[in-house]
This record gives sequence, structure tokens and C-alpha cells, in this order.
Amino acid sequence: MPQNKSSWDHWKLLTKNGRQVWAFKADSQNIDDHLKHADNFSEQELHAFSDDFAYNRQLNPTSADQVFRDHAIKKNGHHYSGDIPKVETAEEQTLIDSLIKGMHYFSQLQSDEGHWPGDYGGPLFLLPGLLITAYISDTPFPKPHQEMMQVYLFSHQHSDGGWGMHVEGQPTMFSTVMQYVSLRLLGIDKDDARLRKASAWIKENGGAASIPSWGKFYLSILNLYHWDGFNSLFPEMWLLPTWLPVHPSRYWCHSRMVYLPMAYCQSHRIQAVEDDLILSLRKEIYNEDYDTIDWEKQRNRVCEKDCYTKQSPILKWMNLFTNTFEKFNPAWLRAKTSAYLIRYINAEDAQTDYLDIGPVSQAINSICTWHAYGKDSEQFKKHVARWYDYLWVAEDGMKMSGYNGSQLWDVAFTTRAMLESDLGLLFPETIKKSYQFIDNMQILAEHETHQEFFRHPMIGSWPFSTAEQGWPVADCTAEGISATLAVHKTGLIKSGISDHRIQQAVDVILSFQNKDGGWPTYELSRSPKWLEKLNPSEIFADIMIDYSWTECSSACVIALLEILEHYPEYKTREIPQAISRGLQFVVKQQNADGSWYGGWAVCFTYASWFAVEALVQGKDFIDPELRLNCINKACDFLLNKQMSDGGWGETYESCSDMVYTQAKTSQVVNTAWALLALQAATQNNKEAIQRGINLLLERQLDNGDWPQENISGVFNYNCMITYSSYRNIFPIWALNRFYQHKGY
Ligand code: LAN
Repeated sequence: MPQNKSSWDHWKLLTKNGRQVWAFKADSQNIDDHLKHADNFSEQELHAFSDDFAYNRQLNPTSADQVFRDHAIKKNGHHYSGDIPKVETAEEQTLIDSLIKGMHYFSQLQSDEGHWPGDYGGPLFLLPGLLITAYISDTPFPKPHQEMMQVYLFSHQHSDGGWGMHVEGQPTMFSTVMQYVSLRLLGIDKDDARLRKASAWIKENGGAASIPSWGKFYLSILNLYHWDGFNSLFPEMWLLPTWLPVHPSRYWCHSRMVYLPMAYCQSHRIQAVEDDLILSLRKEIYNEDYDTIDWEKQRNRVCEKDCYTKQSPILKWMNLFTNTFEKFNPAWLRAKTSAYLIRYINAEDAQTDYLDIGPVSQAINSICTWHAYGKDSEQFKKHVARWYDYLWVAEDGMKMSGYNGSQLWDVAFTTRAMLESDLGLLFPETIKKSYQFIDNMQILAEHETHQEFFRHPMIGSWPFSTAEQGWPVADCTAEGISATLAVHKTGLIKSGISDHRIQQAVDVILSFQNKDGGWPTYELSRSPKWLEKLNPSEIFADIMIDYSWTECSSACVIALLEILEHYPEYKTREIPQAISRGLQFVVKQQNADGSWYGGWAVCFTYASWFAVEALVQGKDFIDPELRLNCINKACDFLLNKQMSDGGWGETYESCSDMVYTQAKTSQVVNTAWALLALQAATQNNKEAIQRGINLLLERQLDNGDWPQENISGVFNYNCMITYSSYRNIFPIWALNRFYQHKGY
């Protein structure tokens, strides 16, 4: 329910071509001027934040993006005045009314440039990274921002004093120490009751010495851990020949781009100046006397609440070597390494206009740039300007987003969901704006340094967020194509994305297919799977190389199938071959129980939907018996998991435990995925489908929205991320499919 409070109105989201920045007391739409009134506040106004943004994580730790949504409805809200098709049966009329209400509500949230801004929070280790960066570089955020960050950090504290790795997770050492330190950097007194509880949690669970490696890194930067306690990343590895499977250019791009600036920081042993706060913190988070800690002994210590991926014996051997090397490393070699690292960091900054690939590297690249060029340098200032692209205001306070947004992804899905039936055409302006946005987000040029710094060719691709962020993603390219074709099919648009550009996108998709037939996320798998044995993170799994995934593969297969239909003359040999190999990969990924594991959302219902959709549409490219068998098994699996109220519901534990984990109550997003799969399978499951549809209809709110339930997204098995638009997109899609199939 809307619970708008007066200080919510002090914050306003400004957007420009997909860029999103929250401004304090903005009086214009000028995004470059968003800090104009950041100093214009009274103490009273700041204090009101903690009342107005009061948040009860017991009710649901995943926030519902109410601030943005309330503002958008206030600004754009209007009654639906278009047609409402009149039909004979009451059931069908109810369905149509619900769909129109759902699409009308969601259309009002669309930005002028055509995307759906939204909360992309969830992980709790991101904001601390940025606050540590702000502290060491002495570049504090304006007071109103700081106050809102405090609100957020306290909003997600558990009653035992700790914090989880993500908003729904159980407390861990990594997260609890990170939030504790952040709150202290934000000026909260150590005797604050909430912080005393947190400090007690830390000490009871072994103290900060047992923080996992990423925490050791951040604490070392703050001069709260000794660099000797951090297993060396062996920065010199970057100078080894690139054909070696361990060369970092072969890592998954997210790991590569995080370990790159981390290696720079380690190579210089960057650390904050020892001030009173640091000295005091050393007493607050350790059980031991800080000065007596034997740091080398701490390197492999990990609090058991945090440990998700155990260090392998090979990694331990390798650490022995790299830590020893670190002691004897000649200065000239270090200087050469460091020069290479900063050159690479500069290239990534230039290629992404300082957004960098994600929130972790954005903050750490900022530290490197500050260290290399100083606080007054242009490079550092450009970094600081981009900090704000990663901040988001919701009813739980100000958080750091998991990316600079999910812009392209949400627009592509929404377009496809709405155009699943011709009811979507009742919203031509929404579709046109979406198309315009998709048009603007396609990546049309290569960077000068793309080859030198290991980038996959990307002309014609689509990114997950915005073109200026500029990292192409395989399945985002697929969704970009599918959405474009869906719009072209309607005849609504006369000119825009040309055949040539679509074919360029197809070429990119073809170039992304792995040897195993599947599709990865951003780049081909560049090393064998055994490299995973060197995963040093302790808290994430499968981060070392870019693997093939069921969802990414299915999305690419589906896009290629659609291309065959629209462009039957294009690449007549390669496309069918790629499709068959892709489908074989998908078949291989199926579990014995008929499900597929989802790597990027919760979880088995998500991936099973993608896989079933690909298998259904790919009927001419796979053995019919095999295909039918896989689809039937998948449907049996899904039917088996249907809950008594007709819905489906999984929790995030499905992702981390890799076992289907039933939620206490059904979830609209899981229900929609299961329904999309079952309906695509055109099986005789009418009754089950009808019960699921009824649940979606019942759960819809009066204003056309659906409630925000459990967190939907995930990465690296163990960290969850919010997709606030999923609660609208997928119910609309599933209902629209029901209408299209005349399922009533
Ligand atoms: C994303 C978001 C989108 C997601 C899909 C397109 C949905 C997926 O099908 C492929 C993988 C991809 C692109 C993806 C990869 C991992 C990301 C980038 C994220 C989940 C968003 C945030 C996450 C990133 C790794 C978070 C930063 C944290 C670190 C541990 C570096």
C-alpha cells in the first residue's frame, strides 16, 4: 500500500537516455546538476528520514520500490481511456480487465525515454565498498545521501545484530563487518545500541580476523587488516603469456574486472591513514589485540557462516607460491606490473565512460585512480560523478545497485510480454517508446582498445543496462532481437532498427556460442573448467570462467529461431546448426527430475521456463521423441511443485542449495514462469493452468500492480538481487499468453 511520507518528496529520480540518478530537492530535470541542492537542508529534515523511511524487514526484506513508483504515478497517473474489448464470457472479461489494468499501471512507470527505472538492490556488500572508497579518498557524500545510506544499512540489520550477504540472507561475518564499519564511517557512535549488538555479533562469531578474502581486501584498504593477511593475487600474473589457461584475460569478465583493480591496490598495498576512527575500529571488531595478530596465519581463516566455496588444495599450493613470491618480488617488476594494471583500468574506464562493468569494480577502480592520479585529477572526478549512477532510493533508504540498472533487459521483456497477444497494441505509445529505447541501446561501435584488452567483438550487440556502459551480453542481445522482431511484426513502427543491424546482432550471437553448444553470459569460455579450482572468493561459486547457461542458451536459440522465420535467407547453414547444437546443450542440462537449474533467477521455475520454450519452438531441430520426452518430464516436474492454492513458490535457497526449495507461500513471479512453460508446452494441463491463472488474478492489487514478494534474481549461486519489474512483467506475460491461447 502506498505510504508516501513528506521526505520521500525530497528525492527525485532524474533520467537521461537510460541513465538514472536520484537528486535531493531537484528543481530541474538536468541530471548533470543533480547535486545543486545537496547542501540545502535542515537538521530536522535529515532526522525525518529515519521516520519516513522506517522499514520493517520482518514483513519482507525485499523492498517494493515504492518511492519511485509513487512518484511516477503522481506524475504520470491517469485513468485508462483506451478501448476495452467486450467479450461474452465473464471469465474472459475478467482476464482482459486484469491485463489492461496491469499493462496500464506498468505503462505509467515508463520513463520519457522509454525504459522502466527500478530498484536493483539486494546485495549488501556493495555500498560498503563505495563508502570505503569515499573515506580513503576523502570525498564524502553530501549529508542527505549519507543520512539515507544510514537508514538503509539499519533497515537490513537482523534482530541478532548481524547482516546477511544480501537482504534475505542469514548474517555473515563479511556483511556484518562491512555494514558495521560503514556505519562508523558514516558517523554513528560506537555506543549506539544497534552497533553494540553488531560488534557483539562479530566478536561472538570469531571476530573480523576470520572475514573472507574480499572483506580482508576492503579492511586492508582501510588499514584495519594487514596486507600480509591477504593471500597475494599475484599481480605479476598479468604479465604472463596470454595463452596460459591461468592468464586473467581468460577469466569471467566480472572476476577479471574485480581482481584487476584489487591487484593494483595490493601491488601498492594501498591503505588509509591511521586516524582515531581507524584506531578505535581496531578495538571494536577484533577479539585479539590488533597489534599482536599474526597476520600470515589469518590468510585462510574464514568464518564458517560465510564459507560457501572451500579453498581447494591446488589453490592452497598456489597461495604458498604467490605469497612467497610477494616477499622477493623485485621492485622493477612490480613497477612494470603496476603500470600495466593502471593502463588496463584506464581503458575499462574509457570504454564504459567511467561506469565500469559493475558496482564492485567501479568503486575499486576509483581507489586506483585516486591513488595513481590524485583527488583533483579529471579521471578521479569522472569516477566520482558515476558513483551516483549506482545509488537508488527506495522505502528502505539509499542503496547501491547491483549494476547501473537493468534497463535494456526490462524493456525487452516488457515489450515481449505485452505483445504476446494483440491486447498489447492497446498501448501503442508504450510500445513505441520501448522500441525507441531498444533502438538507442544497441552497441554500434567498437572501442579503440578492444583487442588489446581482451574484449569480445560487440558491434550489433545489446547490453544488460545501457549502451554507454557498453558491455555486450549474449542473452541480452537475444532479447533485444526478439523484442525488435515482435515490434516489427505489429507494423507499428515504420523505420528504426534496420535489417543490417539485426543481422549484426545475429552475427554477435553466433560468435558467442561455446564449443559445448551453449551460450555464456558476456564472452566465450576462455579456459577449461578446472580453473574453478583456483576460485579464491570463498563466498561465490563458478566465477572463474564464463560458463554456458540454460537460460542464456535458450534465449539465444529462441532469437535465432525467430530470425529464421523473418530472414529465411540469412546464414542458412550457420543458423540451423547453431540452433541444433544449442538445443542439444539444453537437453543435456536437464536434471533427472525434469527440471533445469537457473543461474540468474530463482530458480528451477525460471530456467525450466526458458528451456521448455526453446524446446517447444525448436521442434524442427531436434529428435521429436527426445524433445517430447524432455518437455513431458519438465511439465511433470512443474505440476508436481504446484501448491495447493494453484501457485508456485521457490526461495533463494533453491539457488544456493541447488535443490528446489518451496517457499511458505506461492509467489507470483514463480507462478508466472511455471505458467509460461506449461502453456508453451501445449499439454493437456488445462486445470492446473487455470488454477495458476486464477492465483495471478487474485493476487493483483487494485491499482494493477502485483505485490513484491521474495527476491527474484541471483548471481554466482550465493548472492541475491532484486528485479523489481519482474512482479509486473511476468504475470502480464503469463496472463497474456492465456488470453492469446484462448485458454479460458
Ligand atoms: C547480471 C545481470 C544480468 C544477467 C542476465 C542477463 C540475466 C543473465 O542471463 C546473464 C548474466 C547477467 C548479465 C548478470 C551477471 C552477473 C551480474 C553482472 C548480474 C547478476 C548483475 C550483477 C552481477 C555482478 C557480478 C554483481 C557485482 C558483484 C560481483 C561479485 C563482482
